[in-house]
Amino acid sequence: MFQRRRFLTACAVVLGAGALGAPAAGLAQQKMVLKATDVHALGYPTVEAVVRMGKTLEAQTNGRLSIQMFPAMQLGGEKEMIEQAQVGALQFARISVGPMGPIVDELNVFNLPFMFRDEAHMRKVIDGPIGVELLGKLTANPNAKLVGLCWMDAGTRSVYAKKPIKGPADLKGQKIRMMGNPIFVETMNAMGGNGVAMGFQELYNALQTGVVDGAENNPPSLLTQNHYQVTKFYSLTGHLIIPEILVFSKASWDKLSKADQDLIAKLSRDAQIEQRGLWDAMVADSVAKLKAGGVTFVAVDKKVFYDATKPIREKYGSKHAALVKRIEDTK
Ligand code: BDP
Repeated sequence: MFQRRRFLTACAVVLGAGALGAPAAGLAQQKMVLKATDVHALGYPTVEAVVRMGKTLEAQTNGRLSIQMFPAMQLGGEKEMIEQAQVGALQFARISVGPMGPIVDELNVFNLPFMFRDEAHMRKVIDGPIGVELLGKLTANPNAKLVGLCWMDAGTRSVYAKKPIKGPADLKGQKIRMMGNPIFVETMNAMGGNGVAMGFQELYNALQTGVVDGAENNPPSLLTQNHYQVTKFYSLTGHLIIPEILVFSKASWDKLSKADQDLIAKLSRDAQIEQRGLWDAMVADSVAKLKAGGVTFVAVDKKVFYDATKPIREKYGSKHAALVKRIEDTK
């Protein structure tokens, strides 16, 4: 690995802040190492899909373009990842749609509690015209400074804590970590708890020291982040089904040739499908490992949480009523 890095540094242009002074044409034949990052570790479906895409990219360009993955929050949490992509310090960032909502308001429709009936519904939407449209909205948004490449699966988010959460009364007084977006804090408050916005990178310590009492996520994250060692009850609230998104730095994108842009766009669409297979396998494996690791899965009547979060859907969804309706009508 060390040898390979040295080789790359010696004869490749590593796209990064200020690294690209020359116009695109001058670089057309030069090697470029595109930096990618993800909060998850190597082997996690989102990371693996991008790593595999890098191998295909390298093969299809005879080694001219490649991807160097910085996994496991090496470059910070998602907020930091977005900022680095915006300035071109890295190229690919795989992030949750959660923290993208404050940047591109339309994306918040995916962040509404109980927006999707189930994961199959969410997949239909991201695979269809709405998915294409929202990636386009992100790319066209001048404040975002990002290109939307594809979506990925992140399953369903449910609450985990040191005790079962069957209804709002069980959440009373519980500090529950949420992703950085006011919608989520308000959602948790509406569900009966105290939502606390916090970066993913701080969460393990916060759970261990009791700064928060619990959090919410999908089974693979609960497992791989080792949160289940602290919080042994996974209550199936299913309040959020939020896809992931793979974005590219607009500053770096504009320096690529059209042919390279098209290739990366195509391989990203392939990655969306590739990740899905990896994801389904990972969920099944994670649930089994969590159960074996002593986690109790608690059945929940979701209706009470659905009703409790109606004001959040109205507050954040009404300005995108037509889009919300189209999502609901997607069968
Ligand atoms: C995971 C997502 C990751 C988020 C994390 C979170 O894959 O992108 O950073 O949740 O809760 O499911 O912050």
